[in-house]
Amino acid sequence: MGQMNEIRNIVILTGAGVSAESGIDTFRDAGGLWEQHKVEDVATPEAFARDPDLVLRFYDMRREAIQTKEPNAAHHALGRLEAEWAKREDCELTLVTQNVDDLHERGGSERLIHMHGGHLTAWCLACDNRPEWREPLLDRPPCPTCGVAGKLRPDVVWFGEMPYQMEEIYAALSAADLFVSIGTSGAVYPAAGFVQEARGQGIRTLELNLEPSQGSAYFDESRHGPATQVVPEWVDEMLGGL
Ligand code: BJW
Repeated sequence: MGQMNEIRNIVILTGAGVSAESGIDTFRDAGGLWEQHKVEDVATPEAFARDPDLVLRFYDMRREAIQTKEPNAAHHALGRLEAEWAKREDCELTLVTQNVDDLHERGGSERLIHMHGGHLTAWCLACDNRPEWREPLLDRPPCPTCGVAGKLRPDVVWFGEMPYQMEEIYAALSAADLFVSIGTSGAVYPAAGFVQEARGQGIRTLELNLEPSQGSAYFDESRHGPATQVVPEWVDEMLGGL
């Protein structure tokens, strides 16, 4: 990536590909999550209203699984980049993830937006609080905040719902000098549109993915390979071989 001295503000978008080598299934690759469940059966508010047990079981299974997984070299490299970048004058890095696991946090990232929510909080439809949550929801436990039972749902963003912190994301994008997309298929909006938003503002764009994503043609540069390889290499480059 040339002209690195001119880069001060970085926005990074990550998707399921960054956690794949930690053993967490992606959504749309062969053997991924949607192969076992139709999207409309598990990831819409309508599905939850129609068959809450199916949806709660799907998320209980995934919530339990992520707690046995560990961050990989890509998560750690992004945590390291954020820490080093923060030491530079007038430099900021914002990590926006579509992932609902907590591997970025455990890899050291702090300035982090979970635009599709997270497995480790629940959303109480009675009191609108989002308590920390690690247990199953299938048995309809009471909300630890208001005490009402049967009103907790997974705190994730389903199709047709508004992703979280969109204002902060667009504000960070408009201040960015570099937009980097890592491990996402570019199939789901509004995240899939960030690259065009960035390009429209004259921001440099870089894709790091196992293979060309649906939006690959919009990026100034694409590097293909497993995240645990291409992300640490790029981070080393950004930090000047540190
Ligand atoms: C590796 C790797 C390795 C593998 N190393 N790489 C028609 C046109 C346009 C839009 C719409 C439309 N009809 C409806 C819409 C809107 C809709 C949408 O986008 N639908 C599409 C299907 C077209 N979007 C919405 O409804 C969103 N809300 C919305 O738009 O509100 C209005 C609004 C408008 C404007 C501004 C703001 C708001 C909500 C979307 C919610 C998505 N929710 C999910 C589920 C979350 C909970 C859960 O986890 O179950 O989010 S769906 C699922 O997809 C999940 C993911 O975050 C998301 C993206 O998937 P991701 O991360 O890209 O994974 P994959 O599997 O697709 O790709 C993995 C990639 O990694 C691949 O490329 C691999 O090659 C790569 N890879 N191994 C590096 N080792």
